[in-house]
Amino acid sequence: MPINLLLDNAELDLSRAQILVVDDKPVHIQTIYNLLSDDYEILATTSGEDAIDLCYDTPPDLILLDVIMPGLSGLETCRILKQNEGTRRIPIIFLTSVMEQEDETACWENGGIDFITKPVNPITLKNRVKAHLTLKYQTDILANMAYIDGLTGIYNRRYFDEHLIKEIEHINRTHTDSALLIMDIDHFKQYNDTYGHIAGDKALKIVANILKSALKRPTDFVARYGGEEFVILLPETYLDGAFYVAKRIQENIKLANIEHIKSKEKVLSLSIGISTIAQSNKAEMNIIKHADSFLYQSKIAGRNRISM
Ligand code: GH3
Ligand code: MG
Ligand code: MG
Ligand code: MG
Repeated sequence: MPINLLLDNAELDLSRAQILVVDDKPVHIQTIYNLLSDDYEILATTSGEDAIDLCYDTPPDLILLDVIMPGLSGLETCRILKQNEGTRRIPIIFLTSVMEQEDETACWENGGIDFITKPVNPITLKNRVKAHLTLKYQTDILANMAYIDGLTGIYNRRYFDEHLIKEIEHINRTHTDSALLIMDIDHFKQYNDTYGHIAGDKALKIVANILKSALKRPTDFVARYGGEEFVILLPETYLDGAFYVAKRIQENIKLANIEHIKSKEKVLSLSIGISTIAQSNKAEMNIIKHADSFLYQSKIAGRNRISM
């Protein structure tokens, strides 16, 4: 499993890091395997073409790449990986027996993060690998933090906005549709006024968790859009499916039974508006506005309800 999936665990644990070794000579792969396999998961292949396929499929955390290979050379392989959005952040260390200055320059210019000369010095290899994996891990943490809401731990508005643009492109390509739910907690100002801000924060965390657990597909996601507003994107889902999710959310919020004496229901509730991307002419601003107008209908109709 790539390290970037282990971010919930704050401890620096590199033992599940995956390293891809690419070298046309199996004996060289064996040498590296012997040196690193106690500490990391090692994948290997003898061709640049296979390395690219492997990386598109499951990007490793680091690549050790031979420069001279028949077929795609190491430099060409590196250049292709650096041009692709899904693979360009994988650090690549070149393995080379060529020592000419211009060869070294080519390694840097093609996007390598480091290079190690062959025959490899075990201490150099182990420490360079460790240093680059640590850096990758820290970079992943920072990149992910920019997309996480600090209070609730779910995605933030920035993540949602960027993802929405990608989703519109996907819909245009595939001629499918995706649903958007916008949710706003009812009478939340009064909740804070009655129970205090700390209790308000706690309620927001509980609601965020309920929303997250209401989603069943790996491509669905929830984000905190603003103060007490949340959005859910359900790719390749139509209104009926979205309504089903909205019902489940309202039931689970009710089951959570968060006391709110100032509201009609006496427990915390939320109002929901649903729209689909195709319905709103696929324009980014319209999509939010459209769902928001349904949310407004839920509010004026008495709150704790779903409109679409
Ligand atoms: P409505 O049913 O019409 O949505 O009423 P409301 O009171 O929920 O709406 P309003 O927009 O008037 O108030 C939203 C409140 O949400 C105001 C603010 O106190 C609270 N809020 C927003 N962000 C946070 C937060 O991070 N923590 C806490 N505790 N409260 C927040
Ligand atoms: Mg070679
Ligand atoms: Mg609001
Ligand atoms: Mg509200």
